[in-house]
Amino acid sequence: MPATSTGSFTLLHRFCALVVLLTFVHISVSLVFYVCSTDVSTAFLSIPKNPNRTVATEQLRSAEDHLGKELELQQCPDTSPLLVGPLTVEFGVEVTLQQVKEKNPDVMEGGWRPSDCVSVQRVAILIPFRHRDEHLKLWLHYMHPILQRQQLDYRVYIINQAGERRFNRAKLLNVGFTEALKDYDYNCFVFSDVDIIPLDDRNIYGCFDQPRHLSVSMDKFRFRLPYKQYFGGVSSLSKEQFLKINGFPNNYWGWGGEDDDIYNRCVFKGMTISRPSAQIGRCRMIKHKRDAKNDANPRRHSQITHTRETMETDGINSLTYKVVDIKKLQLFTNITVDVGQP
Ligand SMILES: [Mn+2]
Repeated sequence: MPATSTGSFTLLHRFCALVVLLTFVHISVSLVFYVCSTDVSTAFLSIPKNPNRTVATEQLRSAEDHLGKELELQQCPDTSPLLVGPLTVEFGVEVTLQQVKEKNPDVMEGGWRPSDCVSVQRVAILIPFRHRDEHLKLWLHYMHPILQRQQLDYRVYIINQAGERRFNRAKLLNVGFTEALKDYDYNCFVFSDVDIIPLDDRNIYGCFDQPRHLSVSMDKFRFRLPYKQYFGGVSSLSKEQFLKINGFPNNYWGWGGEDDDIYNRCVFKGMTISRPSAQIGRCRMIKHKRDAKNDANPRRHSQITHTRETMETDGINSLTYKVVDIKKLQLFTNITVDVGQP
C-alpha cells in the first residue's frame, strides 16, 4: 500500500473517532439538560400555594379534588354526627373578623367542605347586602361553625349593592346565583338575610325535594309564621328548582313583595314549600331600623297579583347587571354589583 494511502486512512480513522466522541458529548449534555428541566418543572408544579397561579389552574385543581374525593371517599351521612341541636345566640357580643378567622382556621375562600366524606350538598350561600357590616360580623361568627357541623360543601357570597339608589334584594340574589356558578358546580343555593341566625343547627342550610323555607319561627314574629305563604328571611332552592321558576323577579325595588312573588313562582310551577318543624326552625333576627333607600315598595301589592304572567319574562332570563368588584376573602366572597335603578 502506498504511504499516502496509509496516511489518509489514519486521518479518516481519527476523524471518525472525533465524530463519535462529539456525538457522545452532545447526547450527554442533552441528557443533563433534560434531567435538570424535569426537576425544575416538577418542583414548580408541586409548590402548594403559588400566589401567581391562575384562576383557571385553581378551578382545574378544585375540579380534580372534587373528582378525586368522589372516587376515594364515601358520601357524608344523611344526618351529620356533629350536630348539637339548640343553640344560644346573643347579639350583644363584640366580635371582630380577626377573631372569627382564628376560630375557623379551616375556612378558606369563604367556605369549607368536609375532608373525610363527600357532601351531596354543594351550597352557595347568598346574602344581599348594603352597609350592614356589624350584622355581617355576627352572621359569620355564628354561621361558619354551624355550616361546618352540617357537613356542607359551602361558600358564602355577599352580594353588595353598589351606590345609594333603591335596594333590590331579589335582583341581588339573581346576580349571586349567576356569579357563584362561575366559581363552582353548586347544586344548591341558600338565600339569607344578613341579620337572621338559626337557634338550632339541625335546621340544615341545604336543599330538599321542594323549595325550602328555613326561617319559619322568628323571634320577630313571636316564633310563628306571620302568614302561611311567608317565604322571606332564609330560603333555599336547588339549582334545578331555581331555574324552573326562572329565578327571582328583577323589578321589586325597595322593601317587600319579592318573597311573595318567589313563593307564587314556586306554586305556579307545581312545587310546594318544605319547612323544618317550628321547634327546629326557631331563629333570631337582629333588631334594626329600616335601612335608608329601602322604603316599602308601593307597587308590591299590585305586582304580586301578576306573577303568573311576569315570571316568564322577568327573571334569570332577563337579568342584566354590572359587576363593580369581586374580592375573595377568607370568610366570604364579596361581589359589589351595579343593579341599576327602577
Ligand atoms: Mn331585617
